[in-house]
Amino acid sequence: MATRFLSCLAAAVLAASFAQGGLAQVSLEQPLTPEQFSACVQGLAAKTSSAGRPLSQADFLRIASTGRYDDRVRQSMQVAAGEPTLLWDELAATTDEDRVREGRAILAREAQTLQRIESQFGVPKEIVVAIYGIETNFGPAQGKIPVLDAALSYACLRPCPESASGAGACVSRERAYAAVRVLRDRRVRAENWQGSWAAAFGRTQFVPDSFEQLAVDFDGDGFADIINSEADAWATTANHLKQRGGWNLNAPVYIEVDVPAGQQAEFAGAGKAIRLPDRARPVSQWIAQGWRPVGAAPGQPVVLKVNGDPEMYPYLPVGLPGPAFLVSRNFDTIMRYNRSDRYVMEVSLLAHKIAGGTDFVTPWPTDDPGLTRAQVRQLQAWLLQRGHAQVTADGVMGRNTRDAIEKEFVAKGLPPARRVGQRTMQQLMQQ
Ligand SMILES: [Ca+2]
Repeated sequence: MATRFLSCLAAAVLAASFAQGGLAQVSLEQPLTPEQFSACVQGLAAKTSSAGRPLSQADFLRIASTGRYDDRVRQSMQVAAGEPTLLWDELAATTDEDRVREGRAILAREAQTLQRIESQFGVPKEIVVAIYGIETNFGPAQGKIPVLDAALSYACLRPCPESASGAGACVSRERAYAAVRVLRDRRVRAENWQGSWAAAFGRTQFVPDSFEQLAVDFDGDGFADIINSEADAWATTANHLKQRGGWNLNAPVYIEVDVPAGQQAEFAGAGKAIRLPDRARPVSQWIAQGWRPVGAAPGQPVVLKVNGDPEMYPYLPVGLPGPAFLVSRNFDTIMRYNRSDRYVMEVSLLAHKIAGGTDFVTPWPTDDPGLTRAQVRQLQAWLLQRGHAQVTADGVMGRNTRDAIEKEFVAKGLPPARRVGQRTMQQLMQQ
């Protein structure tokens, strides 16, 4: 449910016919005017009969009238559609040592609860904890935008075409309706209901429509509270993975492999992901075709610690050269949580490391690997010292940090890069 990778937001200008209030089109370049927002809310009210779950026009208007337009939604949509990032940079930050350590501490502290969730839902506790870590940094980063405001603003900035007229067919509209229903049904405390710009909220970031369908009260106080209760949030996440995709406890999410020399040409990628779910077949068949777990010596028999011979398919995040994987249907299940193959790699690598595993063996095709969050904070502190007052030392490589990096490169007479890694950070910070 994280919102950083919503690649479906890639269009910077949304020119879809405006089905929710009479606007011809919505540009992300300008904030909505109060008149536009008000017309949009009226348009949403007129279509409550198309809600995926029952919602009266009167209830919608009564509750939606307490919401307001929040321009942070539009600004975040622009950022999400904006600057491309490198997968190895994201993995270096999101699965860094600090996060692995904290994930292990939570596994130890809440061993009993997490084991009960694993047993009841059939989803590994390390995956649940990894999602918790990636989504909200284990709790604190739940977002600060009122969820109703975010859902209404998003629906108005991302209107659905007239063709999306079936019950619940329009995702952005349904999210607004669900936010209203959650308040109508008093399923959250209205006064402090905050989340991300995309209206995802709680410790594991659920959008209101998924929350309505999947929320679990696991600590038994009679209230499914994914904001305050870790047990409820974890069980709700496990429930999502179980209900929306199913989990095969016998199958790893991925096995890192060496692609046989004779088959490598097909997987040469110009930095683009290659994901071939149509090629799924039992892992034993891949082995028979010469695919081997990374590091296994050619000519030696392959012993795989995989029960039940699950079906797997090739996934190469950047093509060859670069790490190559066979992935199971569990990969697809995580993708239903957040429609991004990068997100799946972050969650599954973090889970693997929390469980005591190591980083990928095959290097990424770069001589300048990505930074940990601690290193990003160090870089940001340096940028602040250099007078870039707009930078925040939060360990997140955002637009302000990139702007400052670019200025520093230019000041040194170097090419104006907006990204640094292990090597270029040293180069940049040398006096
Ligand atoms: Ca509860």
